[in-house]
Amino acid sequence: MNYFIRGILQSMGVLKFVKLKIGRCCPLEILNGSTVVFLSLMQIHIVTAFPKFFESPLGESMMKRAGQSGAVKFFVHDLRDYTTDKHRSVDDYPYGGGPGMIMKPEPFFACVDHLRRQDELAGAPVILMSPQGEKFSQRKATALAQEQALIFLCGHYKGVDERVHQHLATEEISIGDYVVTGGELPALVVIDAVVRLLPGVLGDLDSASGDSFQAGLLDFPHYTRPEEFRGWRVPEILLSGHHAKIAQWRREQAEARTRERRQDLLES
Ligand code: 4H7
Repeated sequence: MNYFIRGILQSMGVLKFVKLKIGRCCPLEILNGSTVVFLSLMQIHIVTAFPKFFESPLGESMMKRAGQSGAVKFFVHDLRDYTTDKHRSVDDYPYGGGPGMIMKPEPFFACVDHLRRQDELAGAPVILMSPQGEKFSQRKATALAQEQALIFLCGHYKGVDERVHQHLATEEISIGDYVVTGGELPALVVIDAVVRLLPGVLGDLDSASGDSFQAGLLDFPHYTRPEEFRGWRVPEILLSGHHAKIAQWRREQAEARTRERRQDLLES
């Protein structure tokens, strides 16, 4: 059996994208003095009629850093580039009548067919963000973070032709029981939750393994300076320097909050 690792190789200060054939031998031998920075480069493809929507969110903060570090690469695809009519239309009137426009199936299928021709995307989940989808969760984010690539479809207007739901999407995800104008914001929510779990994106200090939801609990309360603000004092225990007692207090707080506010988390 021949095994490959795909990743970024740091050699004499230079970062290179590599696909290394490791066969059955020890990767460390092949690396020959270089350091593997990331073994997991994830591709995230977004299919949308509003590509500009993603410029700022993907270009700021944690997502920008994740993109620059090479842990993930973002590709935003404009649905209009996959239309064939002279008006480049992505929507049309609903069969059966009624108000609003429906997104046409052809541009979504043409774009995904095109993407799927790339080896790395052949088996990638095609995720349609939709109010009818499976409810998104930290568990789902962890599962998606294991994939080599993800393809997100963003709907808009009144909705998306049912054939996209049934025959193109491999899964449908909802970020909660409410409706928003388009799938772009929900896709960004899912992408943020997934990307911060990828190795190398967060530093050790704010690592995702410490997230409250990762432990199935709500977070404990946090405080910073000043010690007293408008008469409200920081709990004495946090000023004590007694690490074991602080850890115990935080655990108790997290459990008490979860019991009071989200009993359902304890039952599942
Ligand atoms: C697919 C089908 C996701 C996508 C219909 C998407 C909420 C969520 C959308 C629609 C979304 C979620 C278009 C139906 C706008 C309603 C006013 C985009 N809304 N929409 N219509 N909960 N909207 O994750």
